[in-house]
Amino acid sequence: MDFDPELLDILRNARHIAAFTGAGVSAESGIPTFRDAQTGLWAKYRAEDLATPEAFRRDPVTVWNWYAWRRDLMRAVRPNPGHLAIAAMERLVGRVTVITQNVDGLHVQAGSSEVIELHGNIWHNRCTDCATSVPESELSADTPPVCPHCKGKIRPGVVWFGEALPTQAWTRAAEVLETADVFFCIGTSSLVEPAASLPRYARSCGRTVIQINPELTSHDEIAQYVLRGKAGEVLPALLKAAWPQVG
Ligand code: BJW
Ligand code: ZN
Repeated sequence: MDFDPELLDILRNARHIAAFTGAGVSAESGIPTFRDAQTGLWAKYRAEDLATPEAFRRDPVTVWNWYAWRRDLMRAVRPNPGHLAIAAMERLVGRVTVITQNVDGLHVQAGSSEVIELHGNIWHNRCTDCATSVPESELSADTPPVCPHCKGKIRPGVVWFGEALPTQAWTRAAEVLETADVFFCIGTSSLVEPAASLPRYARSCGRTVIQINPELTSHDEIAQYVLRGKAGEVLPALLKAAWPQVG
């Protein structure tokens, strides 16, 4: 893989890198992305029809079972070379902040130390009525589980359509954009707001924006560098090209 020598210089000189990631980064671990066809039993559902508070109110059993199915899938997967390359960049650059839309926890598993989860975490649970957090090991056997305090329905700790992003995560992401030298945009269709606005904001703050995706997205026109390919292939090759003396 050939890279622009200017891009390699920019990476070598960077002191703080932001990596904004989406479902494409976890695709090579075996987690289906949202807007590719889902497989098996769930092929007839779209994320937009299940990941909403209205869907949970209308049909909590189906929504909970969808998340239970995804948790089973995610339990079995491991970080891939894309996650690992992002984590490895910390040792080369000094500071890498991951701003992820993913709820699977794979960036933390890969060893990234600074991870902002914009859309929550699928392993967290909280009561829809009293907001108490309940560890997975203490969930009741009901579908969906019920709150040990108020008997309300337990939901996954993720951000559904129509819900605000966690304030602290959003504020931290905005702060990172003010200080990072480089902003990677990796494996996201850039369709879901407000997260999809971050690359444009990063560019307007004067950051170098680098897009990695096998497909064209609306962020191609914002990015100064577009690297067409899979995250798990492009990122390790990019690291090797920028820091040939390492690994
Ligand atoms: C690879 C690859 C490989 C493949 N390597 N790449 C206009 C403006 C503002 C808001 C809106 C608006 N219009 C509508 C809205 C509202 C809505 C929205 O954006 N809807 C759009 C569908 C139009 N947004 C919201 O509702 C948000 N909240 C909000 O706006 O609140 C307002 C508010 C304020 C104050 C009070 C109250 C309310 C919330 C959005 C929450 C999104 N949640 C989900 C589900 C999370 C839980 C779960 O997992 O179930 O988050 S939806 C789903 O989409 C998930 C993802 O994080 C998110 C983004 O998807 P992503 O990561 O981009 O995945 P894909 O599948 O779309 O793309 C994969 C990409 O990877 C593709 O490009 C592939 O090519 C690529 N790829 N293999 C690299 N190997
Ligand atoms: Zn409760």
